[in-house]
Amino acid sequence: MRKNLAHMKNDISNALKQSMKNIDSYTHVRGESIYVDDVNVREGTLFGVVFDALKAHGKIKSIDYSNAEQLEGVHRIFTYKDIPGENQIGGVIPDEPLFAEHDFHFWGQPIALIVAESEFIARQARRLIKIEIEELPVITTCKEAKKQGSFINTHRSFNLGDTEKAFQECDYIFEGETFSNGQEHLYIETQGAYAEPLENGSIKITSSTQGPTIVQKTTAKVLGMAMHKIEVDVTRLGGGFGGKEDQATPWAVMAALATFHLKQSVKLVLNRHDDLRMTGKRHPYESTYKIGLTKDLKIVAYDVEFLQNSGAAADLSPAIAERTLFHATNSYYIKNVKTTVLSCKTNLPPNTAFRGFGGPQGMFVIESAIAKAASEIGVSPIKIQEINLLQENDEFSYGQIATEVEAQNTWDSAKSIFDLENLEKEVEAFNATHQDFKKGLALMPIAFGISFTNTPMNHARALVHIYQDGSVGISTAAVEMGQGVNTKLLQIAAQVFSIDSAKVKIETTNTTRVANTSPSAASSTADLNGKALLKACNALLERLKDVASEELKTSKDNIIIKNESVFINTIKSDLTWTELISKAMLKRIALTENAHYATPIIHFDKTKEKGHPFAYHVYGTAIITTTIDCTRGTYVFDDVKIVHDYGKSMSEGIDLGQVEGALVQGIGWMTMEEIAYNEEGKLLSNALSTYKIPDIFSVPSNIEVIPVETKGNEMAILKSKAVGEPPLMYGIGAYFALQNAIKAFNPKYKLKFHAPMTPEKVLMNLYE
Ligand code: LUZ
Ligand code: MOS
Repeated sequence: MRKNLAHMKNDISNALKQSMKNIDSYTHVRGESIYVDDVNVREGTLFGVVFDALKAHGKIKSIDYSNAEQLEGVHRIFTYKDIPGENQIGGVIPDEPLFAEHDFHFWGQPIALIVAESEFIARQARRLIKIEIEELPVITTCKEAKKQGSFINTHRSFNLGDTEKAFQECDYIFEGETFSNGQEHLYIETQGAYAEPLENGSIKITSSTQGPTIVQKTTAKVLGMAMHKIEVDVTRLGGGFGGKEDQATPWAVMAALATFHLKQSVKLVLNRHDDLRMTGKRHPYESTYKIGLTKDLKIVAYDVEFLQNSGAAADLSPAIAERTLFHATNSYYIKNVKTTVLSCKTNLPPNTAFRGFGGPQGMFVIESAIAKAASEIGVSPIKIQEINLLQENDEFSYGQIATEVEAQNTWDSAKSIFDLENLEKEVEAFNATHQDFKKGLALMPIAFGISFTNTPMNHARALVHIYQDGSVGISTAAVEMGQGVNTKLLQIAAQVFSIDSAKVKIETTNTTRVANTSPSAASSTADLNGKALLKACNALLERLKDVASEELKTSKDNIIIKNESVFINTIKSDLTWTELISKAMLKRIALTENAHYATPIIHFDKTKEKGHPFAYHVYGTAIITTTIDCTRGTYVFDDVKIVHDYGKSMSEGIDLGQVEGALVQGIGWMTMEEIAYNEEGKLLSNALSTYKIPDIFSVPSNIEVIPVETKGNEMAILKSKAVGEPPLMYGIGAYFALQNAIKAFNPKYKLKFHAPMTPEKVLMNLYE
């Protein structure tokens, strides 16, 4: 082992994999990383504050801005009347105005932008605006929306086999309802943008967005300008989690609108209260299911209807609804499946992308159905889970045939590596000897499809410059949001060129350098941009080998560039990387390359709801143990033990960080984060005092992640599988572990499927 490592040290690629730290860690810990609010603003920069609706639904009868406009330091207030292009920011469906015109549909909907010399003045001015409205009835729940026929679009349905017929042949049939609540992204950096006027009416926007092109395109549309006049630049985000895929856009457009009119720089950064109130969240789902099993616990029929609380406008809801259907059977094979999703239009802020993108909501329902069936039949849910795991060549409801399936492998590995039998015995023994504390255990297998479900979005580009001193600059469409994608990109270039990572720089994400980008989302950023980068670097490498072959007067086949030197086969020549680059310059060889990558194979036919939408799936199995305090209803997660399918991780530290972070975020969604709107559609959980996210004390005491050995998938970058979203769904197991602990204390407890399972609910259930 030791020998092996020493040997690896000579090889840059292995050294990178073993030791590469996140390249942002140095500036992060020193507070030197630059976010939108840290950008050095130009002299004369003005500041914006958004004036929004403080009721959830109504008609605007009149607005009097005069007192606000007269406040000293206020430059101008912009409304829909100031929009030179279209007052429309809806991406999937054009149903969302930038500024409300005559009516408004959610609490927090933007009506105007106040621009002043300081944010403080703009905030004061906001209080001076007088608005007269006529209130209209408010819908906050899916059930109510469904009753009133209030939908975003037409329903979608994926079907496999003959569900009706299959139910007739089942030995057991169970039905039930589930609810999973929304989730606040709580990115550390709130939404924001900074717009600057350039020459000839062009505008540069520094935006905290996952989708620079979405910002560029939408700004151009609203301002009635060509896209080439709008430049969007992103250094990094202080977290996105999906919340900045679509919803970073309005603030950038507003700042640009003000810059357009005032010809001055304008900064608009939401404070936390405004951000919480005005932005959408993970979609709450209300679902009903019917599950049918045979005597030997095989699930043979599953019928589920998902009601998605989309909020007041489409945003990404239709795409998110679609992913719910894709993941409705999680990592199980069910022969006969009927899944339907209804995107319900309500008077909540438009709900949006959130890590998992509808997938977790779908998986919660099947896990609930299994738990219910197990409890009614009187067997362990683990048994039902195990019997129904997806196998090689099984068909998903959407027609894709499952290949390179790791469901059984990760499940079996988790059971044996962590000695499940013994863990179960420990829980039993603990519960037999403790009255005031009870333990519960649950398993959570996952299967998550990798690719944008909207096939045309699966492409990316990379632009690589080798500068004449041998240093390298890289631009791609990837947005760094803490997930470590820049580190992975840097590794790719350093590995292909076999140069020191210090020679490589990852540039900001900028629409003038890399255009027409898909957002950094769907866990696919490293795959798509990494593959494009790999192509560009390899093209450059080929060219450099030509140069070396000429210089060293040997066939190109003999040339190897390694550790910053040129080798003729195994013999090191005198030609170094830096000299090779100088020679290439003198020979007038292009040291810049631009490459495009589009995921092959994938396709999907929406008229049939069948196809092969995913490049591959990510698998894994988690074992979660919890201890509840039966006097207080509080709990800790003692242990989370995971066998995860990384493929062949190219960056072990970063991938582990993603698994841990996602797991904790998933546990938060399932057990403590409780979004609350009142009946009038007002957000009650509007601060960190009323919205509890996992802190360091609620992180599981012990998280162990073991990579499952696989050969890795060619569609993944360097066989290193996507890791951003899949592990969030391990958190679903936390819900079921809690229920098992409650049941150990209170045998009369009837299972409930209403997430999150907060300490308050645990307490009520303990004494039900
Ligand atoms: N965003 C998107 C996503 O636009 N399409 C997707 O399929 C997706 N999946 C996961 C997360 N974000
Ligand atoms: Mo997404 S939920 O922005 O990957």
